[in-house]
Amino acid sequence: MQITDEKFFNKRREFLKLGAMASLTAINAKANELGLVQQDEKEIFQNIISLEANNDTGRKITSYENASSYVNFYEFSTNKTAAANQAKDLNTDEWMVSVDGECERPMNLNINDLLKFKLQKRVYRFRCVEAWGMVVPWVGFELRELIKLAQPTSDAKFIKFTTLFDPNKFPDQKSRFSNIPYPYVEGLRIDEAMHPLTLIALGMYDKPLGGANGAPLRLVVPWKYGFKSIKSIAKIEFVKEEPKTTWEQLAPNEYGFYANVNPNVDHPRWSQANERVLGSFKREKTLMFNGYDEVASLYDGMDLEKFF
Ligand SMILES: Nc1nc2c(c(=O)[nH]1)N[C@H]1C(S)=C(S)[C@@H](COP(=O)(O)O)O[C@H]1N2
Ligand SMILES: [Mo]
Repeated sequence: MQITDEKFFNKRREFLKLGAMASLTAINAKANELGLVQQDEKEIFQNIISLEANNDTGRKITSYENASSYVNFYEFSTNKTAAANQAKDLNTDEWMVSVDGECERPMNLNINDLLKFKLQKRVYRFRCVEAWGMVVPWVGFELRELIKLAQPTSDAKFIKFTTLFDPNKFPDQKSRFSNIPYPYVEGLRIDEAMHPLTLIALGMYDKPLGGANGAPLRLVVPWKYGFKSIKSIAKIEFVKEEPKTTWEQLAPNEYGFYANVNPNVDHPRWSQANERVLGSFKREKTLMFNGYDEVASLYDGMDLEKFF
């Protein structure tokens, strides 16, 4: 892809706008204090845009249009198009994410801090439990980088993620007839969280995440059903016990904690053997672990029909 200088600088400016309030020296001081590698601002985006992300998914990349207009974001609506439209204007200025719990180094990070992590482009398959799939070029960093920085104690067996609770930003959080209990909660076992495939995404399609896709930061776990990939995260906690996730609370017989993509275990109400690919009329076979076989050893000795 050819990128003109002008495009590059517009994108960079757009991306940096995300957390433009702190002064550069303040950011640098904070980054040093946290031990994050100081990057040249220009390089942050140069690296991302010029990086050739290889698409080894065996499928075409979904159009940005499809990936950003057909979304699940219950804090706005259960209607995918309506949710996308309403979430577009989500204001994420001054967003903070706390990292704490069973760790040596609790922190509060703003977007500028997050931008100091080593950003990468990753083209991943994405498979929603509702039997549709897509292929998305994410921009993000490996969650394990953040974990290493926070230094979890030996008591930290799981990580719990929580979406921001702010009824002024998320209309369904103030509804008397909420779609689901809030805030949205997800979790991973520490070894799943440490797997190099597990990303914290800050962007997609070379742009910062839009509200519809979980701005300003979300989890992406490509071998698990989409509901594990929690959006608009405000809290990351190291915990001793397996956290009760939102969907498990709602329907424990339908949505388990692990939620690994598994064509051999049907949802009680539909088959998981294949999936509709966004932007196409074709159905494709669903693959074990969504095609990410390298994670199989994380589940050695576990009955994946029981731990679904
Ligand atoms: N906070 C929050 N995170 C969420 C959801 C949600 O409703 N709220 N939906 C989940 C589901 S079911 C899916 S399939 C993915 C969808 O991500 P996308 O809309 O970016 O495709 O987000 C997940 N993360
Ligand atoms: Mo989903």
